[in-house]
Amino acid sequence: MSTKKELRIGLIGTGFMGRTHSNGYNRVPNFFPDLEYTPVLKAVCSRNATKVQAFADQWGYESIETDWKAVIARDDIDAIDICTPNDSHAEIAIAAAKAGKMILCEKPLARTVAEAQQMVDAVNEAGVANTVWYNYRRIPAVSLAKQIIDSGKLGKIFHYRANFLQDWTISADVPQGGAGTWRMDVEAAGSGVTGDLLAHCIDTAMWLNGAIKDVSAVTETFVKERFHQGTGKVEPVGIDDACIFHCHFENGSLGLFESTRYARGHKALYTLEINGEHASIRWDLHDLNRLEYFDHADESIVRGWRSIHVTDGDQPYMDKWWVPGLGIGYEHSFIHQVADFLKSLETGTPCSPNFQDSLETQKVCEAVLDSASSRSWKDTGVEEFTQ
Ligand code: SOE
Repeated sequence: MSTKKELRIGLIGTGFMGRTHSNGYNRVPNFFPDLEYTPVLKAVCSRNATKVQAFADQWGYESIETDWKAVIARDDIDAIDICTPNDSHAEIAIAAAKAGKMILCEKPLARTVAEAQQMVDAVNEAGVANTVWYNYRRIPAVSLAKQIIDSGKLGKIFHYRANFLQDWTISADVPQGGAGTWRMDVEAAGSGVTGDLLAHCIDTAMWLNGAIKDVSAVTETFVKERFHQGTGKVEPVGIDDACIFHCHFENGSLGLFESTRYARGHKALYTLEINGEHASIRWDLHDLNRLEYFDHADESIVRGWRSIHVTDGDQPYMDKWWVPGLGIGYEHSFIHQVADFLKSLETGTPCSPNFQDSLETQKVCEAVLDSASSRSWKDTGVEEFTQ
């Protein structure tokens, strides 16, 4: 008989993210055995009963629902995990908070700052634990970058550079709307690459390098009309296919960000580089166990970029996995987020990024889109970002 406290999960949405989160819940007890809490997969919800039952069987959920309101109404569920398209995040989260449920919400928090603000107000009023799945922070090499920066090794930061490149929407035959392609539909997604991909880059950037003060952006929609799976007609495309922006950080450094779904050959290339007075860091999602580090203090004859294989037990999260030298993958970032959320329940401290932190990211995204449409610099309104 387990002496663990249970965190009873109700998962809403069974797409790609539903799978990454479910895998996280299932793997945590094996690899983080010291946590006080353990996840229990109580219910999963999606509109199609046959499909949701198959998902429940595959991932080990005890029961199914076909209406998200029924999940929120259940007394045997403590936490709602929102994995639906962005247009339903606010409605579900606000209802869940009112019902006193904890909330784990997929990124981006919402489509707009206005929606995100309402969600923040709802969780604050209810006093419920909350987090947003900006998972890349929890890749050990990225967490190590945070440790190195916070230790002061880089000195004054001058530059922050990030890219998130994909190529899956180049064909004009890719539809908008509906399962799988809702990210192409501005109503469902809120925006294109800005909310979907740059939001990741912005979250990591502000976590590593502090608040982004103002932005100047350009966006492009390369394919102007696409078949809409919801209306059955060819409709104008409202999302940004590509976005480039530069910015000032609060600490005086300059930022340069690029994201596109039209970079032929790149499937999910997230890279970041930070240049400081004494040292620089760079990281690449395609080689996620490595952190590259250049330290000007090294003796000149051996000075150069080091490639740190982040697999040692004294590096972030790695004491939980195999033995030094053996790498882990993308899915582990979600397992780490589940573990950190459970730990936060033990300690009573928020699991960052929480809704408030992700509202700040939303403000930057909105300023980026406003800047591009008005062809002018925009203040983000982000005062500080520490979590
Ligand atoms: C889009 O293709 C996507 O799946 C994003 O929605 C995820 O957040 C990103 O991590 C990978 O790409």
